[in-house]
Amino acid sequence: MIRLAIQSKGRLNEESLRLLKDSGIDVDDTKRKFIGKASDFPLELLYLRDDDIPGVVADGAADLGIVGFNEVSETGADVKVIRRLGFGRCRLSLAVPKIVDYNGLDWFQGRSIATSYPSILNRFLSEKGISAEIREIKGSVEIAPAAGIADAIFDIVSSGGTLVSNGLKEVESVLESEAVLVCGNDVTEDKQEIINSVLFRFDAVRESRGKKYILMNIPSDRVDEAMLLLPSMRSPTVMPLALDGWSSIHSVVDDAELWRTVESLKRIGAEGILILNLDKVID
Ligand code: PRT
Ligand code: ZN
Repeated sequence: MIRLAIQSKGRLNEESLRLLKDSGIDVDDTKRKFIGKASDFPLELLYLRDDDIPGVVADGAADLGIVGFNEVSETGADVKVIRRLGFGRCRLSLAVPKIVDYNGLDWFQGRSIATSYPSILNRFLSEKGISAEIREIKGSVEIAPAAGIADAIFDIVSSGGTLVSNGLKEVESVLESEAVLVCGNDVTEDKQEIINSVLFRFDAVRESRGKKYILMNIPSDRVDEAMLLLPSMRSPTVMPLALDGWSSIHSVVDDAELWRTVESLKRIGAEGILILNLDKVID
């Protein structure tokens, strides 16, 4: 049995549960308590505040955690990042009132900066030789300049909408973040085996995301051209059809390339094109 800590509510909760579900690790989320047990996998879920997850994993009270890389970096907890999970993407940035004529980091010299991420900010400022006053506040950091609490802020930015609506502009991006899977530093062999199985499943789910399975019929003399348009995992599968002079091609295409590829395939005579969702991809 292993224990995985995820955010109890908030931005990472839903995606964390979806990843588990898609990995066949079903937890009855309707009866959510502090701890939930997966029905068909040796795993317990621990629902926590994101700030607490790195420390709990470092202490060994949980074996794995899903948390924003920003929290791992801020807490400095002794954990290993074993996978980037591709959701909860954001960045930690410095922002100043939009009327400021900003001309480089020196602007921050001697100024005050409000943030909930004092450690990351402190490391960044020391590295850059800037001496500024860090004012730690827990929430609503974006209102600090207008409220006269600080000259600038250091906060999470995703779309940038919050900054704009508070009359601020992003001037330096300091840390890129996304949800990551972390584990502790001494894991027993038994637990490692279960962790490997979690990783195997997570990888298969992630591999399938953003991809489609595509199949079509095509005149056999156009197969070589079609192969050039279809960069598959190894190579596309080509099978002769019962109808003389025609073949069937199966392949996997990235969502980003899908429509361009389909249009090019139609131009070279592809017919009966089917596009299917991919569930899992196991290399
Ligand atoms: O209760 P708990 O402590 O668990 O939750 P929390 O309130 O501390 O965190 P939560 O749920 O807000 O965020 C959890 C994690 O999601 C963060 O630690 C990040 O890793 C990640 N994440 C991704 C974000 C955002 N995107 C994000 N946009 N966390 C916060 N924001 C905030 C941002 O600070 C801004 O104020 O959302 C606001 C909107 O952002 P814009 O730029 O899109 O306007
Ligand atoms: Zn938090």
